[in-house]
Parts: sequence; structure tokens; C-alpha cells
Amino acid sequence: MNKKVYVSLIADLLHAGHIRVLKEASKYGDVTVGLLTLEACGELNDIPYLDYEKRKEVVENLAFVKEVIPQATASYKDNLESLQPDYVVHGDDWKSSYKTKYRTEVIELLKQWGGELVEVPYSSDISEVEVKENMQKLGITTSARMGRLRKLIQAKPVVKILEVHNALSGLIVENAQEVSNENEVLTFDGMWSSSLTDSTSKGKPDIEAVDTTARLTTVNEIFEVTTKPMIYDADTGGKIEHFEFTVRSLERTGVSAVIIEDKTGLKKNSLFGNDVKQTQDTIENFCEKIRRGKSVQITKDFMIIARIESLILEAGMDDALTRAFAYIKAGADGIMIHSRKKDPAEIIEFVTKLREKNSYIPIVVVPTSFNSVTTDEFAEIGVNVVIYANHMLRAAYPGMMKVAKSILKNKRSLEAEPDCMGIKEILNLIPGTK
Ligand code: SPV
Ligand code: MG
Repeated sequence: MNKKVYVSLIADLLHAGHIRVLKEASKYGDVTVGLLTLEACGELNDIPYLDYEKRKEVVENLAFVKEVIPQATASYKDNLESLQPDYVVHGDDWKSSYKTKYRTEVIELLKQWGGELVEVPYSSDISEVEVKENMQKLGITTSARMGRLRKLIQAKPVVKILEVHNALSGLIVENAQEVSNENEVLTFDGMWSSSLTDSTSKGKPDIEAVDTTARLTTVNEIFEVTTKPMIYDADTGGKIEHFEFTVRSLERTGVSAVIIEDKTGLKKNSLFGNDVKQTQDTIENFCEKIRRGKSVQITKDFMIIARIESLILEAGMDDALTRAFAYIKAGADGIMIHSRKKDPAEIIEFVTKLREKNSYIPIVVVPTSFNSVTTDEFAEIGVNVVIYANHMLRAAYPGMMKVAKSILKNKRSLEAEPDCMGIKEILNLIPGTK
């Protein structure tokens, strides 16, 4: 019997590097490819463009591959234990990446049945990161961008969304990166078009005074220079008849999800709470708005997320939960629960109680007030999407005001320079300006 060889792959962008690994693997015996499922890719923060079945079709037709099986976790453990291969073959690049913990685990597992790890020198002439970056530069189609949010929610423990109010803030969401202590590259998954910050950056109050056409102009400008998905804040959604048009326009533009809040009349920002007069919609009317919105959308991908204002308006936990179940029944694709308390207790209680009865509905939170909770902690209690809803604009304004005042006071800009990005830096910030 031939020896058993195991190779783990995502195979979204199949390139010569993969072929080299598979070719080498086939010299040792029959190659089984453990193809990472969407959920496993989510653990690695590497969401493929192609679905599992499409990737499988490509890999199983490669000459060096005997069989393709799903690998449902980033860890190889389950597949290795059931297959007990004689060899695992991998590129040697994982020694120095955040994948080292999987490498260590593979070595330990293989010892149990005398298997061996074979590491193929990594093909440094092919950079997957570079290929992906080049693809990003080309842009993304409307439907691929739109569908990405559902994929991310399915694949990742928690989806991280950051506010945008213009193309430049869109580029920050697109490009911002931090490397964690475990060497994992941390990025944002998508953008939030906030009614508060879009209105504020246009010098208008957050009362639905900036109309959908103007809001969509901002969205289009952002979409011109980015590829990540967007969740759009549509306030109350307006009149039901108007909301139908908003859904169509957002879908046509490639927005992934709209959030509408269950308030009626002149909308004021939720963070005022009961300091200003705000009226909650009836359950019946809001359910009808959800139903009508769902009935006019064309794609399967677009999401309508219902936002519950009961905690903001102090209508109580029971009211919030009753509404959640009613909105889900009406067809909502997700529930956003809002609170303006610093203490996250009521949010945690709501999420826990909703999760007890419903394990699948995506839950969205906007932790502007309860900002001590981390995204990982939200994931643990069952939250799917965390939106940092206003921080880019709130960061920009004080910086600009400080510099404006410094120029006034000093009657020159010399003193303000340390607070400004360098001229060289701004000239090179946007590619293609030279
Ligand atoms: C927004 O960002 O406009 C929101 C969230 O709707 S909040 O401001 O907290 O109401
Ligand atoms: Mg808003």
C-alpha cells in the first residue's frame, strides 16, 4: 500500500508555490488534501473569494492529488487523527508566521504514530500577499463586495466594522493593520456608513436631513477606492414606501446590509436617549417595514438588519426581546441592539437571552458607550458584528481644530507642523499622484 501524505490548503489563489508543494508531496505517496472550509479560513482571518465547492473542483483535478477532504478547523488535529498519515507536507514559511502554533501541534500529533513532517522551501518568487494586493488594486465587483459580509459573518467568530464618512476614511479601513502578540495580522473587515458622521461631516444634524441621494454620493466615493463590504445606517428607513426605494438603491450600489432603527417621527441620535423627545415605532408597523424591504430586494445576499431602541428609550428588556423575536419572524437578517450605558450589563443580558432561544440570527452591537468590552469578549457571548460607529470623524476633528488654533495663535504654521503629516507623506499617500 502506498504511503499516506497530507497537505492542508485553502487554494483560493492557486499558484506555482502550491504546485511545488503538491509535487513534492506526491513523491512520498498518495496525497490527500485537507481543504479548509470557510469557517476554518475564518479562524485564519483569510476569507477566500471562491466557495469551497469551486476550490475543491480545481484541487481534486490536479494530477498530484489523490483525494480532497474538508478540513473544518485551522488546526489539523481532527483530520490527522483520523487519517494518521505517514507524512505531512507544508511550505517552510509557516515556521516564522502566526501559523507556528499549528506547526508545533502537527509535529506533536505525528509523533503518536511515527509520522514525519516534510517542509518544502517556500517559493519566495511568489508572494500571495502581493497577488492579493494587486487584485485589490483592480477593485471588486458590486456583487462580490455585497456577498462578502454574509461570508464573513459565517466564517469569523466576530466581524469588525469601522466608521467611514468619506473616501479617505474608507482607505483607512481598507489599509489599517496591526500585528498581534501572536504575530497575527489584524485588520478591519468592513465599513459603517454612519448617519451621525456623514451628517456631521456635511455640517448637518443627525436628523435624516441629509437625504439618501447625498448619502449615496458619499458611499460611491468610498466604493471607488475600497473593496471591503459596507453596512449602511438608514436611520428609521423613512416611510415604508420610501424604504423600498432605499433598499433597491443600496443593493444596486453594492452595499451589503442596511440597518434600520425602530423609531418614528423626527429621528434624533440615539445617544441623546430620553434627553430629547423620541418615539418608538409600533411592532406591527416596523415588522411591515422589514417585510416590504425584504420583498423588494433582488439578490439573496443583501441583508436588512433591525435595530432595537428599547434600551435607549428605557422601555425595558422584555420589550427589547419581544421586538427581537417579532422582527426575526418578519424576516430580519440580523438584530442590532443599542444601549447608551457605560456598563455593558444590559447588552450582555439581551444577547444572552436572545441566544438562549435563537442560535443563528446575526447580532450586531455598537459599543460607543460600553467601550470597555473587547471584540473577542463580544464574540464569546454570541455577538457576530461589532461596529465602531464614529471614531474616525471624532479623531479627525480635534486634530484639525488644534492645528487651526495653533496657526491663529502663532500667526504661522511652524508650531503646528509636528501635529501634521509630512508633505512627502501626503504626496505619497494616494498611489498614482506622481
Ligand atoms: C450612527 O453612527 O449614526 C448610529 C449609531 O446610528 S449611534 O450614533 O450610536 O446612534
Ligand atoms: Mg445613525
